[in-house]
This record gives sequence, structure tokens and C-alpha cells, in this order.
Amino acid sequence: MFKKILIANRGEIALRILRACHELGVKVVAVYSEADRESLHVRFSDEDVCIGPPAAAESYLNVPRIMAAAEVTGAEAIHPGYGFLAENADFSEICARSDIVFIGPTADQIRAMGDKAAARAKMKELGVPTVPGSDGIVTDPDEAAALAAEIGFPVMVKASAGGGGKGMRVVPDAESFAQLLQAAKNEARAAFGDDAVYLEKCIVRPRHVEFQVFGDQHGNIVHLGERDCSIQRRHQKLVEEAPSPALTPELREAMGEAAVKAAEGIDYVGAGTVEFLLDADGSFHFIEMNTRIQVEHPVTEVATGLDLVKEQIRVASGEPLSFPEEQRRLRGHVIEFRVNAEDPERNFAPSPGQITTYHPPGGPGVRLDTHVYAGYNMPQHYDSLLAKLIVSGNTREEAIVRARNALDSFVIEGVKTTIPFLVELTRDENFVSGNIDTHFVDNFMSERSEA
Ligand code: MV4
Repeated sequence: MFKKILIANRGEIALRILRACHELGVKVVAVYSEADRESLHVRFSDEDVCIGPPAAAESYLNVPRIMAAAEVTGAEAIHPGYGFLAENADFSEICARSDIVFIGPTADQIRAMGDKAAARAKMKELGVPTVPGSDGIVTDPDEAAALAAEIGFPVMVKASAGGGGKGMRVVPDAESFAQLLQAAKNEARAAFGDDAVYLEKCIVRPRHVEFQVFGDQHGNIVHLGERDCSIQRRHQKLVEEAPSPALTPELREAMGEAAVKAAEGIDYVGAGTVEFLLDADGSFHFIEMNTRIQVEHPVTEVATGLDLVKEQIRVASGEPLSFPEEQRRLRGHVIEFRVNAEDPERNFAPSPGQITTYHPPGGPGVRLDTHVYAGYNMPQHYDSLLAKLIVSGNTREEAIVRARNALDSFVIEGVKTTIPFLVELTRDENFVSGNIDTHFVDNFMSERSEA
């Protein structure tokens, strides 16, 4: 096992990783920007290094400074968390060349899934169900238009370097194809410096169901069930749950098998997530694989009783997977609510500033992953995630009741939060009945503004 790990992240995930390290008896090096001097991940760490000004490009994305911090402190491994450098293949490679263990996949594994068109091709070759679409990227606009007509409208144009919705367009008909193709390419070039795009048939009102997978360095790969993440707004997840209200045991087994096949196909090591779109007719299609620990990983932790972050560290140090077979299934029901420092009454505009009053919820079946405290200043420079409330119960109904009570008693003053929005959401009849798809939030918002 490692003696010292550097955490190349901030906020709640840095604190989450720090706790996992300390449970394993591993010392922690925190890095921080000038905006994060007062952060708990810095306070609770064993050593800390300031890596630059608040802007992420100059601090949490500043590879030379992070590598220097690891060298001077003698850290043997770096945990990247999510976001920032987590899916940066060059960073994984630089760590390997510097004899520092990157707690995550190799550069090759990251690249295999980072190029979405190549990932699609690879999955198709492996026999993992994909969405009907182009074989690789499309280059000639006329050929692309002909292929779109063949696939059948609506089609989606997606950036190959993308993921999470950037550089993506729904094309409703042949007439608008040329223009929307160009719009997707322009957005992709601006966002990723790469305008390569591919086509997929548009699945109308799908559910987003993702599978947690885990591989070790000895060739073992398992899945830990699914998370339903259909409740999103502008490609930001708001609520995630397990098990998915839409899966039968048969469908879970088939999708889990496909997820393991996907990970095996790229010899995957570490924690990963295979994302599927689930159609209303029960058919499922691979869309992307995320090669990192995800924001919503606690849903799986609570539903299985496993610790995914400790397992990432063990696997990176060369240990075989420690998950017993009987713990690789979901028990009871778990729902995570993301509490953001945003104003739901002003189109979810960020609301940075000082938290003046802070009373967290508690009680049976309540887990709160957060880095904030009374007096904490939410900086404007980073994402607005303030806390993740993870509720569990024997049934979905019990979890929802606990969620309502926890959200009702969660007091945060000084910044606007999404708590009032989440309270309303837990009372929505479609949410309560599990009738959720990727249009849920839009429908909910429009009904809310009419009321
Ligand atoms: C799709 C789709 C329908 N058909 N692909 C959005 C983000 C990215 N991860 C994939 N996304 C979608 N891809 C095909 N072929 C619909 C979406 C989508 C979506 C997916 C999951 C959750 C919320 C969503 C909201 C809008 C669109």
C-alpha cells in the first residue's frame, strides 16, 4: 500500500478521497488554489501545497505545478477525483513516466473511450449494443446527409471529442441537416479544438441508465449494478438513484453483462461507468464510457455497502478486487440529490458567497457528502456543487420520505441553493411514481411556472 497520496482536486471529492486515504493509513498531500486556502481538504491533510491562482487553468489544471508538488512531498500516487485532470490521457502518461501512480486508467484506456466515435466502433465490434449510426466520423456533408436520411430522422450529430452534450445537435429533418451539422462542428471546434462529428439515430425520450464497473490489474472485471440518472438539466445531473425504477432483473443482467464486455474489451483497470440509453421499448444502447470515479458514486456505495474510493486506491497499488460476490448487488433503494449554490428562481444562476447559517440534516438513511461549513465562502471560480444528499431506505417510498424530511430540515443561508427546487421535485407525482425520462426536468419546470 502507498504511504502518501497527492489529491489533485478540491471540494467535496477531495475530502471524500482524503477520508478514504486516512482509513487506509495513507498520508495525504493536498494541493489548493489561492481561492481554497480555507478548505477542509487543506485543513485535514497531512501536507499542503499552494499550486496557483484561483483560475483552474492556472491551478487544478496546471500539470507542471501538480507534478512538482508530488515530487517535493514524495507522494507515490495521485488521485485525480472527477473533472479537472481525471480523464486527461496525457496527464496519466506523465504520471507513469515520472514513476508516480495515477489512480485511474492508463493513457491508452482513457484514449480508447475519450474518442467517442472510436469507442462506438470498438463497442460495435465487441457486440455491445450501440445506437444505429455512422461508422466512425462523418466528413463529407452530402454523404452525411444521405446517411442521415437512411438512418431516419430525427438524428443526432455528436462531437467525437465531446461527451456530456457539448457539440451535440438534434436534427429533426433533412431540410435542417446541413445547418445543424455545421453548428455542431463549430461548437466542437470551439470547445475541444477538434470538429470531428458522428451520427446516431435519436432515441426519443430515453432513460439514462449507467453501470458502475471495476477492473483490477489481474484481469478481473465486475459490475456493481446501475444508477438511473435521467433527471438532468442541460446535461447536469440533479438526481441519481439505484436501482433504476425501469429495470427488470433480466434487463439488469443483460445490461450488466454488456457493461462488463465493454470494460473487458479495453482491458479496463479501476472504477469506470458505462452509460446506456434505455428506450421505452426496453432496448438499450451504449453511448459513452466515463473513465473516472463519478460524482454519483455514493449511490452505488450505499446500495452495495462497498467503498469505491478505497477500492480505487487498493487496485492502483496492485491488489486484486476485494468485492465479495454477494456484495455486488443493490439492496434497498438509494437516491442522491445534488445541492448546488444556484438560484432556481433565476434560471439556476450561480450564487457564490459566504454561507452564514448551516444546519445539515441527519438520521437513519441519510449520508451527506460536502466540504462546506458555517462561514465557508463558496468561490465563484469552480462548479457550484455544495453538497450531495444521499438517502436510502428499504423501499423507494421510504427513501423519498427520508429525502423530503432531510431536504426540509437542511438549512443553508447566505447563498441561494437548489434545496427549494429539490423539495418540490420530491413531491412531483411523476417523480414519486418513477415515471422519469430525460425530459422530466423540462416538463417539471414548465408545469411549475404555470402553477
Ligand atoms: C442521445 C440522446 C438521444 N439519442 N443520443 C446527452 C448527453 C450525452 N451523454 C448523450 N445525450 C443524449 N444522447 C441519442 N442517440 C439523448 C441524449 C440526451 C440525454 C441523455 C441522458 C440524459 C439527459 C439527456 C438530455 C437530453 C439529451
